[in-house]
Amino acid sequence: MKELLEKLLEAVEFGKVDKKSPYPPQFKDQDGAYELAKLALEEGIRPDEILEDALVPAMANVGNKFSRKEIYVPQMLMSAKAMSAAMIHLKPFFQSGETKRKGKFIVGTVSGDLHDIGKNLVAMMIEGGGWEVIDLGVDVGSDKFLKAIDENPGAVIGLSALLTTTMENMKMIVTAIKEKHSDSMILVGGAPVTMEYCKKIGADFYSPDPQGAVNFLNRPVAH
Ligand code: B1M
Repeated sequence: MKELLEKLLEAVEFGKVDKKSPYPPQFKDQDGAYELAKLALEEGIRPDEILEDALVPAMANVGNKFSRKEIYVPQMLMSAKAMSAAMIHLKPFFQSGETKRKGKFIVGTVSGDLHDIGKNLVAMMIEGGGWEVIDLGVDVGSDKFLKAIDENPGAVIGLSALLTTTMENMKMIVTAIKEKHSDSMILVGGAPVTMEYCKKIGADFYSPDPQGAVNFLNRPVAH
């Protein structure tokens, strides 16, 4: 079991998407993230274990290697592709929440930022937690968020940012939303974001991970 998770971790870290993928050459004809994630589920490994013990640490290794200039953007992109291939199998488990929706959640990665793996995980888990998710994608500016809020009054908003530079855009978007819809509930997250930053920019809640976001949305509220 541990060996399978290690293999999956390695496949994602080195960007081996699936068996037929020619990249990286040293993994030729071997199973990729797609096959290994499927196998892990068939072996009875829990989806959250696969995520926490293989996929997330693989992406952390990728980030560290990128910081040390041991790999470059194309390799990072292949790892992201491999992670997404594995997620194809995990997605249904995270999304199998109740069918009766608890409310609407509008989510997007802020303008200038193209990172969507974390945002997609948050979206999936929140959907699984019983909410209707309106995913605006990546590089989303305040106009698009405001339009979505107009179309879905009362929805909770989620903003993700992965770059220290785009955190500034997060601040602008929160300000624009609060100016027009002061009662909107805004949740923020992403690797460089902190609770302190959340408070500073006037957002309502920060979660370091998807589960915290789900717990926040599903918290009992006084009516
Ligand atoms: Co980029 N990148 N990247 N990248 N990338 C980082 C973020 C970086 C830390 C790598 C590094 O230097 N070590 C660094 C940022 C440095 C900084 O700003 N401090 C960086 C950089 C510099 C860049 C470029 C500028 C590189 C370049 O072009 N020179 C460029 C920017 C492009 C742009 O956005 N405009 C770039 C590009 C890319 C790729 C396109 C190649 C690819 C993204 C592909 C994709 O997303 N589809 C990529 C990747 C893969 C990464 C790393 C390696 C992995 C990110 C990831 O997916 N992590 C990343 C290094 C790292 O994070 N260790 C890195 C896994 C994911 C599950 O975690 O997204 O943190 P994360 O989400 C978590 C939590 O943060 C939280 O839940 C998730 C699950 O636990 N969360 C929320 C996220 N959003 C939330 C919202 C919430 C609540 C929780 O509520 C709403």
